[in-house]
Amino acid sequence: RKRAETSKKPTDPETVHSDVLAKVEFNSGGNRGQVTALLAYQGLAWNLREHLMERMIATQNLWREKDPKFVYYLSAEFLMGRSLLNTIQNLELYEPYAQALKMLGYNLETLAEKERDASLGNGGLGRLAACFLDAMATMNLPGWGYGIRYKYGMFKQIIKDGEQMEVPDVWLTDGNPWEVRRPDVVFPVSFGGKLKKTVTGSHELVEWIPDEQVIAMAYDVPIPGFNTQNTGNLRLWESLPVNEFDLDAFNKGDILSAYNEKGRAEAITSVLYPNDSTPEGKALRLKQQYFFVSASLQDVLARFKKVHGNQFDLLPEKACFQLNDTHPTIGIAEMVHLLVDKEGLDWEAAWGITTKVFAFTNHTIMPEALEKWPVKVMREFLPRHMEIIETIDTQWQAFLEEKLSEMPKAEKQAAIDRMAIVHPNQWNKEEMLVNMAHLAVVGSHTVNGVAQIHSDIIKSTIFKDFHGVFPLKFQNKTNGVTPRRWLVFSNTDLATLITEALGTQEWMTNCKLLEGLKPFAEDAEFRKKWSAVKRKNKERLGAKIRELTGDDVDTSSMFDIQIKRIHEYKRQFLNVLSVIRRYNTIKAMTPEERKSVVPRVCVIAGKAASSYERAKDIIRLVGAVGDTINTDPEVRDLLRLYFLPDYNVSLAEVIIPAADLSQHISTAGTEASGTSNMKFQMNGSLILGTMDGANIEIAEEIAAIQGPDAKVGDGLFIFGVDAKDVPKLRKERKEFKTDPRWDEIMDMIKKGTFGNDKFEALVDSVNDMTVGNDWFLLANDFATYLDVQDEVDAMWKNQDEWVRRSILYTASSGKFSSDRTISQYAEEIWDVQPLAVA
Ligand code: 26V
Repeated sequence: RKRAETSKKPTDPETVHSDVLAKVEFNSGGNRGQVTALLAYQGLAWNLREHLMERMIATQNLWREKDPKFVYYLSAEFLMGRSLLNTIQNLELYEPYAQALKMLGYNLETLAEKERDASLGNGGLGRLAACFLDAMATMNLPGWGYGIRYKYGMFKQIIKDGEQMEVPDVWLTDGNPWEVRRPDVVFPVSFGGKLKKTVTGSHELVEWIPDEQVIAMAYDVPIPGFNTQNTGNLRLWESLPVNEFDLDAFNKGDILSAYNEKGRAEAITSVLYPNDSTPEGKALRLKQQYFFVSASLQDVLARFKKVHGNQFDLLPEKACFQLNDTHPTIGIAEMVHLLVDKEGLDWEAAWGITTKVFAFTNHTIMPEALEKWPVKVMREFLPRHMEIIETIDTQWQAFLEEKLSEMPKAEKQAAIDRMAIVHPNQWNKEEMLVNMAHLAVVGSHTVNGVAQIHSDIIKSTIFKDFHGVFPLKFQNKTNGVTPRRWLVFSNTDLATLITEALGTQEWMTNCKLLEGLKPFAEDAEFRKKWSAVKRKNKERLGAKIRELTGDDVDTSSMFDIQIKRIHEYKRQFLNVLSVIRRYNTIKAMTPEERKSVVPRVCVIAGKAASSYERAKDIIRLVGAVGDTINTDPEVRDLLRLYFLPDYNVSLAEVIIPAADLSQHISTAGTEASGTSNMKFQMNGSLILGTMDGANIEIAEEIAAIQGPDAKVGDGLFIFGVDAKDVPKLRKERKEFKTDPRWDEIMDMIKKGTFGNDKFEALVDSVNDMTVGNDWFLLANDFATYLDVQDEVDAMWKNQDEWVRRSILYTASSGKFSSDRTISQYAEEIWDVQPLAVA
């Protein structure tokens, strides 16, 4: 591709080579005679950062000049992964940089491995935020991300004796060339203390006198767009002590408490919280949330005031804040606090502005993930905000009294109680809780789910009453993923083949053009090329498996993949049960019969929350079953099972392009959307899944491309109960007659067939109705899951048809580009328009 030449920085290989050497010397203190891979990576990154800054400044200058409406994506998580190749390719510098590196004796791909992932997120929600930033920059939309610069990101997973161990993610030790520290951008953030009230006439003035203060310092991470000069910004906040340390205590010889303030302040942004439900450390999490949201809102208001002074009624024309789940919801109270207490607006004006600038996305209906903060904790750390929330709640309930005045009294009161923002803990009526999702719905102009089924479910479950009151507030925005990272850069051979076939690379920013691949599915020559690319990607994953496990795998086997956080609702356990079944079947066969078995390499990867015992059991079971199968000489040529450690963005980039089959088998109604399903579809991996989350829309797109006669589900391997039947089936699970093959496998596990463990708690969680209830209905879906697995084998034997489908998957994946998602947010929620640097 030809690069738009507006940069002042030269990009010819010779200049890049000498500049990288200069960076090695002057930035990293290295020796230009001994450039190690790490130094070369750093020199390169420092060089690229200058390109990024140049473009970011040009973009920000234009935006400052034109003053368009901005979207601010508030998120506690941004799972960015690595930046080197993404930057080089977005800046269209691949060729000269690859050459420059050759002069240094390195290859770009090898150097790229030196970069540590920025793992500032748990999973789907954090990676979605990263894909959204990519799409916003690529589509020239004025917008920034705002989040937290965690010193330690998602823990590193180590498997020791089959068991998950968590090791801190020290990702910043070698420095981070992709961020720019901004000591000039700092805001105070306060906690605790008391309220002082002065009444003058009818007006009550509230002053918050906090007893703790920290400083939020900005770090800017430039976000390059693809095929555009525009470069967005992800602003991450670090917390610092107001005084580096307490000189007074130090002078008195009390050295330890002199460092106290520093330690307490820095603790706020020290570590990303894993998705677990332990109450421990909850207060710090609330402090984290308030910390980054307060700094972000202060920052936005400061910029707004520079241009518009105190004309705050203009704010809704200039700014929109998207709340990525409830984590930043305290921002609603903070906006009221800033407008009323700091800017002197009256309540009605402040509340009117607030509800016009916030929009809320829900990402899960798992009850344990819906945030509810004890009033006691909230009052201790944020007394003014607690009071603001109580006022919002009072007015909200008064509004409901009016709105529901036609209802019989008792019914009305029950509805109001169900919609209250502050309500008693259902398990302990003494304790009052702030329901953050309710606050988010009341304080936002729009609420959206992340796939059609999920958006429908929230309207009839967790937000049913709210939907009755505000039917128009609720929208759907089906998730999407960036085709740049997940196809163009991580599967370059496939991207090249697609471009060759379509005769243009325009599909990279207009994914609907992938539909043009449809006729190629019928072209035997093309199918051959398509399979060759897949095979090469499988070789690359094979090498990774060897590196991680020491084993060689046959890359002509079917690669069957399930990668995602380990959770009971995602049902990795069900996957293992079918692998055990396959093992039993092969063991029972004669050597002659075994010749007809389709060889499979099954891969499972993902992290378990550190306190989630059942999830950790599943990891141990995968390891133990894998050990048995992979060392069994009768079976190992036909079946393998591997648990790959430390699943992260970079590992996903190797795994996804190599998948023949991928599994998305959550109990219907539990997975809000899923986003890896979209990545697998783009990369031509066939999907085995339930009718859940975005699987449904993926199935619709795959049906549509096959023509008017195809039904939803054709071309995929779909199984399992219907979402609408789940509540009833849960009630009847006690009476459910389990399949004999299920009973046999459960007996095997309980007997200790796999490793020296009987996995009692795990087995009980799906069998003993007094313990676990099989809440996710593994037993109900077991038989149809095995049936559909047989269909997979049968289809694999017809490689022509398999590859044909693979091509149709990619061809129909255009809808799931994050560009589509973001343009819907921009038009239907944010009302922001593109503004491109010429
Ligand atoms: C889950 C859990 C599970 C139990 C313990 C506490 C806890 C806390 C948080 C979460 C998940 C947070 C929300 C989340 O990551 N949702 C995911 O969002 C993706 C992007 O929209 C979506 O594709 C996934 O289906 C959804 O699970």
